[in-house]
Amino acid sequence: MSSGGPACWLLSLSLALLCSIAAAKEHYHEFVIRETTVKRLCKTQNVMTVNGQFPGPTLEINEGDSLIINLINRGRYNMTLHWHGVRQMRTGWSDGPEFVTQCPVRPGQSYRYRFTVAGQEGTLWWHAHSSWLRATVYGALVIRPRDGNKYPFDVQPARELAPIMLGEWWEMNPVDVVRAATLTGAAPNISDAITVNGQPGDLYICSSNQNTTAVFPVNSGETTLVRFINAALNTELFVSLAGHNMTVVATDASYTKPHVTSVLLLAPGQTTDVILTFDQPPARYYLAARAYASAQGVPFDNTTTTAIFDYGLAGDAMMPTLPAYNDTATATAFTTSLRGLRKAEIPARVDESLFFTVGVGLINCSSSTKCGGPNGTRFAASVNNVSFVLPSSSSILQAHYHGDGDGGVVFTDDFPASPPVVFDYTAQNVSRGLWQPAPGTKVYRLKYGAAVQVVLQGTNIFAGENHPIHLHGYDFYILAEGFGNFDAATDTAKFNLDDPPMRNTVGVPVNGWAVIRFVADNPGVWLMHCHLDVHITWGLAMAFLVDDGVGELQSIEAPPPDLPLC
Ligand SMILES: *[C@@H]1O[C@H](CO)[C@@H](O)[C@H](O)[C@H]1NC(C)=O
Ligand SMILES: *[C@@H]1O[C@H](CO)[C@@H](O)[C@H](O)[C@H]1NC(C)=O
Ligand SMILES: *[C@@H]1O[C@H](CO)[C@@H](O)[C@H](O)[C@H]1NC(C)=O
Ligand SMILES: *[C@@H]1O[C@H](CO)[C@@H](O)[C@H](O)[C@H]1NC(C)=O
Ligand SMILES: *[C@@H]1O[C@H](CO)[C@@H](O)[C@H](O)[C@H]1NC(C)=O
Ligand SMILES: *[C@@H]1O[C@H](CO)[C@@H](O)[C@H](O)[C@H]1NC(C)=O
Ligand SMILES: *[C@@H]1O[C@H](CO)[C@@H](O)[C@H](O)[C@H]1NC(C)=O
Ligand SMILES: *[C@@H]1O[C@H](CO)[C@@H](O)[C@H](O)[C@H]1NC(C)=O
Ligand SMILES: *[C@@H]1O[C@H](CO)[C@@H](O)[C@H](O)[C@H]1NC(C)=O
Ligand SMILES: *[C@@H]1O[C@H](CO)[C@@H](O)[C@H](O)[C@H]1NC(C)=O
Ligand SMILES: [Cu+2]
Repeated sequence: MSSGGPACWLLSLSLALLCSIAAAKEHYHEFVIRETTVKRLCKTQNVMTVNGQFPGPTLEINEGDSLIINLINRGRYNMTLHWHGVRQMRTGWSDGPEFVTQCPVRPGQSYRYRFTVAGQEGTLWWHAHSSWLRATVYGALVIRPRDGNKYPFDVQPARELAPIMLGEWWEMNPVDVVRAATLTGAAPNISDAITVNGQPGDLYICSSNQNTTAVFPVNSGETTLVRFINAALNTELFVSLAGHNMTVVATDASYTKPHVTSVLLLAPGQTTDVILTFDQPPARYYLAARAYASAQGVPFDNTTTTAIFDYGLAGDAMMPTLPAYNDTATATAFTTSLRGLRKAEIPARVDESLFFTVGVGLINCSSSTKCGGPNGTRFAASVNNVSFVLPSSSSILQAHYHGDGDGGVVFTDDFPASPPVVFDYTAQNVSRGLWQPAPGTKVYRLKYGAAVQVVLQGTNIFAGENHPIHLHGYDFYILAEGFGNFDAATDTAKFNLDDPPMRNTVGVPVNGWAVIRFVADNPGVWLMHCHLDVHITWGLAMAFLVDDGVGELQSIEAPPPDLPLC
């Protein structure tokens, strides 16, 4: 399929650019959704998988390549796939969140996702974006530099290990877990295990007599590139490898300045690439991961997953020391030490200055069966007090494209630029009168090319918590973060306009804030949401509608002919 390769060496220097463009490949894959029997802890279960694999297949491409993924749904649920972090320039039809950019692919139907990955290198991933199906429908997307290009760090790794995907496992069908919660209004059950590449590891009941631990054979002295992905639904994770430091070189498919650390923190949705040198005494070393749980008094999966890095010797593996589940100091030290590799190209101007509160809430209600939340309430969550409701008759993007969205049938474009009520967002005693958000399907409209700044402000309603906020269709710079209420008068001075990290998912500190900036150069409808599935289920989401520009390549492409209808 490649039209580049050795022939390129014969071309003159002036044609080298053309050659590298010609070398871009097109990859075609069939992703068949089917029910597959899997046992991880004590119960044998039928779960949805891609091609019978759990986790799903790893996609390996070079920057500039195109992908066509034919999703064939032979499962029993509606399905969509999201290519997490892929910018999808002008191809929003392939982004995937159900009822936002497409109607679901129903059982028996199929849909081809078509897109090009340009200007992004490192690790991204793909996952279902319908109900809680991503619990088992996910996989890695590895983007290497174009042929002939090196990594921009000093040490070129001799080898790459298989991507390390952290996940979350329920001894129940995850769709039933979220359906029960939606029915009762109570919090969904926490998971039963954290996993590494689908395996819980040695520390769980029912796992000691099976092969349920991922093993990574390593060669003594070797320097490798290791890609971590947090595909868990509801759990931010600390990760450590006994006896070894790691050098972070990229996050969310954007390179960083090298940062040496003994512990990583990944929120759901985030990826981290590290350089790992196996320079310790030959032995077996545990990689371990467990929760960073920042919300006080809220139940979480408090188990520890393990995998083994094996230098080829028998014997007991050494266990790393992980931070305590509530070690916010370590979490903060890690995230605030990351720096972007290149000098930022962020515009000095800000055309849209937005202030969004993000948090959980409670809805008062009175039914005996549907008010299973605290004291007869239902859980809710919101951005600027709007609890996001998915439409059902059309996706927002389809409604917008066909011009029938602006009348407010499917959505309205009056999402507020700032919270409707100004209050002490992070106080210990936020008045109960402020806890109940209002439901709505609202977008915030952006002009093509606008420079956008968003202050994401966590609230202490019900319980303050670190929310991993993910933006579709864009990478953004993280200019600053802090605790308490954002104060423009003093906090603007803390902005890093020199080498801020670029990401697609930012952990907004518990009872704190983060400031992000991006240029709205990708027309379409782009969801921004908490990547804790429990919170997006409760409505912690909104969408940007970015208008077409006037230039030739500034409008969204026409919808593909096989785009599903509702
Ligand atoms: C939730 O967990 C409880 C046990 O803690 C179990 O009895 C119940 O069946 C679970 N329900 C769902 C929907 O996961
Ligand atoms: C576990 O793995 C080992 C080595 O890979 C193999 O010899 C053994 O049969 C496996 N046991 C089970 C129960 O699958
Ligand atoms: C890891 O880094 C820390 C801090 O730089 C250092 O004290 C420690 O010796 C390093 N450990 C290893 C195994 O290199
Ligand atoms: C987590 O589990 C450990 C036992 O594995 C227990 O000692 C600890 O109290 C638990 N912590 C929380 C917050 O549940
Ligand atoms: C973390 O939780 C433990 C109890 O589980 C508590 O003793 C400790 O003070 C907490 N630390 C912080 C920083 O909240
Ligand atoms: C529920 O009610 C009890 C008793 O009135 C009160 O102490 C508690 O704070 C309430 N919880 C919530 C979340 O409102
Ligand atoms: C919250 O507590 C502060 C300090 O005790 C007090 O000044 C404020 O009035 C309280 N606010 C509410 C809404 O109760
Ligand atoms: C919900 O109920 C609480 C008391 O439990 C009350 O303080 C609050 O004002 C109510 N909120 C609304 C929006 O009715
Ligand atoms: C959210 O809106 C509701 C009205 O729908 C109001 O009762 C509540 O106080 C508002 N809360 C905040 C934080 O703005
Ligand atoms: C599946 O998608 C269709 C729209 O394409 C929708 O009408 C139906 O309600 C969905 N089913 C479920 C269970 O969400
Ligand atoms: Cu959240």
